[in-house]
Amino acid sequence: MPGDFFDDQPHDQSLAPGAIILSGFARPIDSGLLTAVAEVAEAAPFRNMTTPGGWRMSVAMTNCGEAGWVTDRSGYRYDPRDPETKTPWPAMPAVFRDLAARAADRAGFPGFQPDACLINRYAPGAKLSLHQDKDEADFGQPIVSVSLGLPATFLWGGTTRSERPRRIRLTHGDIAVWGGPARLTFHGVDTLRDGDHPATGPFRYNLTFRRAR
Ligand code: MD3
Ligand code: FE
Repeated sequence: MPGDFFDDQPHDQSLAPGAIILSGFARPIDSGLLTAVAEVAEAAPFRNMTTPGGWRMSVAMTNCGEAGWVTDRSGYRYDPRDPETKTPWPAMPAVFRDLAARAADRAGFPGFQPDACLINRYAPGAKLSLHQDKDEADFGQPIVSVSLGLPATFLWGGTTRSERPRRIRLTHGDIAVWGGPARLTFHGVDTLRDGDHPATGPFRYNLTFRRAR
């Protein structure tokens, strides 16, 4: 049936060896996830960090878990404390931990136990330039990313910055998992377009689960 190719049911989409998108995987628990985001942000507010080169990031960030990813003039690192409040990051909510482990398992990475969750908040106009995630101790560990709210165009590059990236639409509830041979792929997010999402209003949130240490 031709219609079968045009449905909106959840499905798994392989991007490359080690990289997979689980469409809609987080949707059944979206409101629980967004409540947990709000709780984390109450203790550790979203902020626009500064890159080592002195640029203010357009994406607002916070963290939960034993370690949080931070950047300032001195560089990028994982820090057990929030530099703004000088207190430990909020604990990782069980609903986060369980979802990340289930998604990693489904993608072929059983036993994933993240110790860090970076929460990115995009308003229209925000973007994330092409980069590799390489501040973690063990590249044998995968990364799990959960998209919530407004849709975004994800940029999937190659193993060098100069490779022209593929453009992939990520929508509310989609989860991407990448590890193994895809772990150090260059990637980014194109400028977010205006919109109003029923669950998140004018924002896109992305939760990135990592094993930092
Ligand atoms: C990489 N976040 O925080 S993760 C980051 O949507 C970051 O906020 C982005 O990159 C965000 O470091 C993107 C999404 C993602 C999805 C699939 C991938 C990254 C990927 C597949 C391969 C490599
Ligand atoms: Fe990244």
